[in-house]
Amino acid sequence: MIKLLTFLLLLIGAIEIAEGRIRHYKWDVKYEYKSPDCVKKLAITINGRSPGPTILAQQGDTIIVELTNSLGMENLAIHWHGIRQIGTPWSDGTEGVTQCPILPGDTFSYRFVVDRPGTYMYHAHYGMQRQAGLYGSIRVSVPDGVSEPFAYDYDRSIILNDWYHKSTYEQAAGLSSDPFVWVGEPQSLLIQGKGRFNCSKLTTLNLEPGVCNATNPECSPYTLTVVPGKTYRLRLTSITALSALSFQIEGHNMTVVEADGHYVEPFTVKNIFIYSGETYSILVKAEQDPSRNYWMTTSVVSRNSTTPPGLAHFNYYPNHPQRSPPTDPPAGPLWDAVEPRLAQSLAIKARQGYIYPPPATSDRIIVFLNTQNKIDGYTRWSVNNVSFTLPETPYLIALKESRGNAQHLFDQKPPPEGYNFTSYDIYSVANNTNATKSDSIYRLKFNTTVDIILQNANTLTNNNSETHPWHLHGHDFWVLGYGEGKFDINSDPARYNLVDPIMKNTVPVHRYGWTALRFVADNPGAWAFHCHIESHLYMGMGVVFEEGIEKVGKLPSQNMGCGITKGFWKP
Ligand SMILES: *[C@@H]1O[C@H](CO)[C@@H](O)[C@H](O)[C@H]1NC(C)=O
Ligand SMILES: *[C@@H]1O[C@H](CO)[C@@H](O)[C@H](O)[C@H]1NC(C)=O
Ligand SMILES: *[C@@H]1O[C@H](CO)[C@@H](O)[C@H](O)[C@H]1NC(C)=O
Ligand SMILES: *[C@@H]1O[C@H](CO)[C@@H](O)[C@H](O)[C@H]1NC(C)=O
Ligand SMILES: *[C@@H]1O[C@H](CO)[C@@H](O)[C@H](O)[C@H]1NC(C)=O
Ligand SMILES: *[C@@H]1O[C@H](CO)[C@@H](O)[C@H](O)[C@H]1NC(C)=O
Ligand SMILES: *[C@@H]1O[C@H](CO)[C@@H](O)[C@H](O)[C@H]1NC(C)=O
Ligand SMILES: *[C@@H]1O[C@H](CO)[C@@H](O)[C@H](O)[C@H]1NC(C)=O
Ligand SMILES: *[C@@H]1O[C@H](CO)[C@@H](O)[C@H](O)[C@H]1NC(C)=O
Ligand SMILES: *[C@@H]1O[C@H](CO)[C@@H](O)[C@H](O)[C@H]1NC(C)=O
Ligand SMILES: [Cu+2]
Repeated sequence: MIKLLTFLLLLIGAIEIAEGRIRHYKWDVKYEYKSPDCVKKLAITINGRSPGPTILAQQGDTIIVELTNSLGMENLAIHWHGIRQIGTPWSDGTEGVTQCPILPGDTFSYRFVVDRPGTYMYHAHYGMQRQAGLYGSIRVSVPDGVSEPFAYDYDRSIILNDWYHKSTYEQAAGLSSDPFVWVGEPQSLLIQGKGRFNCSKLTTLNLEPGVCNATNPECSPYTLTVVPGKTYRLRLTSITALSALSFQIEGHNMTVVEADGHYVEPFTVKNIFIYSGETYSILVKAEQDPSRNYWMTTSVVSRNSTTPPGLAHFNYYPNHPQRSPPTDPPAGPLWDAVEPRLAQSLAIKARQGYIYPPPATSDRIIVFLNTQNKIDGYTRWSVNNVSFTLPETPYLIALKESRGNAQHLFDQKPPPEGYNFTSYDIYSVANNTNATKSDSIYRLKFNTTVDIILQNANTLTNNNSETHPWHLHGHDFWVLGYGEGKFDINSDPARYNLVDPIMKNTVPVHRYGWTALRFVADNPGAWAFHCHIESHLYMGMGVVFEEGIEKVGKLPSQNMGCGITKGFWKP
């Protein structure tokens, strides 16, 4: 009997392997001079490219990325954003949470299954390395014989990014200084890795000649060539370090059909708002006057930014791809208009026929108040008065191995689950010097349903509240609702959308507002949940969840080598 079962299990395994292909990549990561916005800067490249190669796969495929760290003097880790890593929590690629860093000279092998179709991304998850250029797209197609619920002729990936001229080290040093030095607004916005800085703005600096070269082909505008009459699926991804963006195509409406790997009940807009860590698929029909080209633009919203819009060409075949449109680039939406952004958030619902209803109730409610605090004179972000720091031993390893100096993760006081929202004034500068730095962890009972309410508030600047895109590793969550002002636990849950909420992995928390999420803690592992703004995470805006750690299989030895596992394993 047991033999028969084993045989059947083996057979099932064999069928799965036969169905899903293995896609094997070998990536070499190093620093190289690049000029994505015409200004020469050291960028992190994968096999010479930034953005890195697009991973093209089909649902059920196994991805293997053999990653060699050739950065010379810097550690490395890559996160597969939106891939839930069911059964492979050690491949999530979050340094300090799921693995030790990959040391210079080492090779690490990520192996995971892309179990759902959709649009995802990958990016560095070590320090602030992501914004040095280490990012790319993941596109997972539906299985053979399955069709998408919408039609299109061509499929294209477009990554939006913001770009700083200062190195991540200068930025990180400023953020951890007293007095605090903010990173400021980015110099450029990049569309599919290309932007354009105005070189004459650099002349006051004593720079070597050629450092800003407007004729460098690396910074010629990104061009999307379209055939008149055809429909394009554009898979938009935002990987920005700081900026919330609007994206628009001059003279063309766009229909939103996918968000973070889930089908959206279609709606049509003139511009789409996209926050760091989000993906959207939009359908665009090339049905305007084909005798000319049009602008694709992206501009900053939510911050009073000095960053000029990013520009690209929407090129009607057979016009010359580099022919500039005859018009001025259209202006984006007003940066400080919150209403249209909230309206878009509320418009995103699961598509009819693809609705996975959430559990009707939850087992636990955790309210996360996001505040900016001073801790010992340093400016930090906190969640319920706790500013996140990474432990010496990555959580997954410490919890799984549960020994040595990792014991404190089990012993310490659980982090706070809420705040007194009746007495907290979200519209005033918080006068809270009592925040602490901690690596404390939220331990979730396996397979329970958890509600998270993210509450936004005023920063340390008068009359200022910022948009925070929160990203959850290892899960998708249902987006139950958004609200302006202070969340009211007595009345707001009655307004939750339990009928057709979209599932996502990244969601904005709007200025002075709240966002409510629900997820099932059914993926054994340790998972980061954090603001996707690079400097905010660096300043402590995140938490870690543990669930079902006892169900996690044997950790690969390549994940170890730091903290309590120092010297455990060396390649
Ligand atoms: C570039 O900057 C210079 C100096 O500030 C300005 O005069 C010029 O109009 C700018 N060019 C463009 C294309 O914005
Ligand atoms: C600018 O780039 C062009 C094209 O690559 C090159 O021909 C030219 O020499 C460069 N100018 C400078 C000052 O480096
Ligand atoms: C875009 O949509 C708006 C509102 O539905 C409509 O008024 C407009 O004509 C559309 N524009 C194009 C170019 O299709
Ligand atoms: C936005 O910034 C500009 C200068 O960059 C300033 O003139 C303007 O007053 C600012 N607006 C607000 C609402 O702060
Ligand atoms: C945060 O600290 C402030 C000031 O000490 C205190 O009033 C508040 O209750 C604390 N909040 C939480 C969630 O612990
Ligand atoms: C919350 O604050 C209100 C107003 O300050 C106070 O009346 C109430 O007792 C507090 N609740 C808790 C649980 O501390
Ligand atoms: C903040 O709290 C400190 C200590 O309680 C107090 O001395 C200071 O006046 C407060 N500042 C404001 C602006 O309320
Ligand atoms: C700060 O927090 C500690 C521990 O929670 C508490 O004992 C202390 O009274 C708090 N101080 C203030 C000023 O709220
Ligand atoms: C999780 O909970 C659901 C609903 O309570 C149950 O049907 C399922 O069997 C549970 N799964 C596991 C792995 O415990
Ligand atoms: C607060 O800031 C907003 C823009 O973010 C501005 O419109 C408003 O006038 C400001 N209010 C005050 C009182 O300064
Ligand atoms: Cu943030």
